[in-house]
Amino acid sequence: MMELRIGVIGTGGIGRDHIRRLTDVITGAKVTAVTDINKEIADKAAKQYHALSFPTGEDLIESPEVDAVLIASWDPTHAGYVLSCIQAGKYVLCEKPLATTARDCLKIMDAEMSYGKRLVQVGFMRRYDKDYRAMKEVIQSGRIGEPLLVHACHRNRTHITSHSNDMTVTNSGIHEIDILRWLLEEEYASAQVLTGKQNKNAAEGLQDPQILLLKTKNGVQIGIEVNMTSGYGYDIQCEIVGETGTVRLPDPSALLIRSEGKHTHQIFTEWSQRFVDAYDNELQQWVNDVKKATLSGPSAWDGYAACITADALIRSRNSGTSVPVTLQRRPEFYD
Ligand code: NAD
Ligand code: ISE
Repeated sequence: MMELRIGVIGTGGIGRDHIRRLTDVITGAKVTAVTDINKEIADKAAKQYHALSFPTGEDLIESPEVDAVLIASWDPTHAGYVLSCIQAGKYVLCEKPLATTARDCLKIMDAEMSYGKRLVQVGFMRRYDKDYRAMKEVIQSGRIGEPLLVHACHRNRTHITSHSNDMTVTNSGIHEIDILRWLLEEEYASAQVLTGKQNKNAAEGLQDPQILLLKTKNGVQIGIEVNMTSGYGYDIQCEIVGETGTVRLPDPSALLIRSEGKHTHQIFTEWSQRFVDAYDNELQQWVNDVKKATLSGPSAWDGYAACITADALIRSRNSGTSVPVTLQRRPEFYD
């Protein structure tokens, strides 16, 4: 296969950015088809990138002009499109989350296992960030001893008007759930959400910030601040405390400026600025893998493990108590 022909579902913020990336940055792929429930923006993207514009996601998935599919539509639409891709026997990179409930993730795993081969990858792109990768190497080297505690922080400057309490977990916190599970290489045992004084700049009724508490099966205690209304910028922090040392995610490199009696450096304001290299690496690796017919990125099992944890966190916020995270037995298919 010379160039992998990709169809993109959802031509909003990240969909358009991925189309640009696949066209200008990634080698070995081209975007041949797009679709969006907003026909106007789909047609605009199709015109700009010389792609076909399809009336529905299902039409795009079935098209002979499409070898593989990238899903970048709203979270609740993911599961249905992933199932259609499996039915059509096409590789699919689904933006996170894989689904909004663990039940839908199970349906996806069942369909993929019945198909008999991995077709699904989830867009947990932080696993492709060089600094998180370096943190993992430090943990695995034993230099900080066994991990004991994690302090993490996911601050968005502001939130979209449709943001809900659950989305703080399923849309934003889900990145932390996945990356910490990947860094520590263990599953979670329990989950709890704490809420407190509300930021008056958040939408009415939005519990913001929320503190997500997770405990792994080996007892590592994790505290994650998910803040949708930091007001100052997009700020991702992560520190792992081990028995003999700590390792911390660095801030992105930025010029230090001394001027007008101040010493400053810039902080990003939007998520789209923070992990650019990780998105590039993720998509290049996915294209290479699909061409070799062997996926190596985050699987439907990883999507399921994240969703079941998110479900537990939401139950905890509703009940006010810590709740167990109970995963099904991991099928050998996902080893
Ligand atoms: P967005 O609202 O800017 O774009 C989503 C687009 O999907 C919209 O244009 C909307 O019209 C379209 N859409 C909705 N339902 C559809 C359907 N049934 N079929 C086709 N198109 C449909 O949102 P966004 O910020 O681009 O986010 C899109 C997805 O990407 C979300 O699932 C989000 O969680 C994920 N995302 C991931 C990252 C990351 O860091 N990995 C960052 C941002 C967004
Ligand atoms: C968005 O959908 C993303 O995935 C960003 O990475 C995340 O930081 C942001 O909070 C989400 O809304």
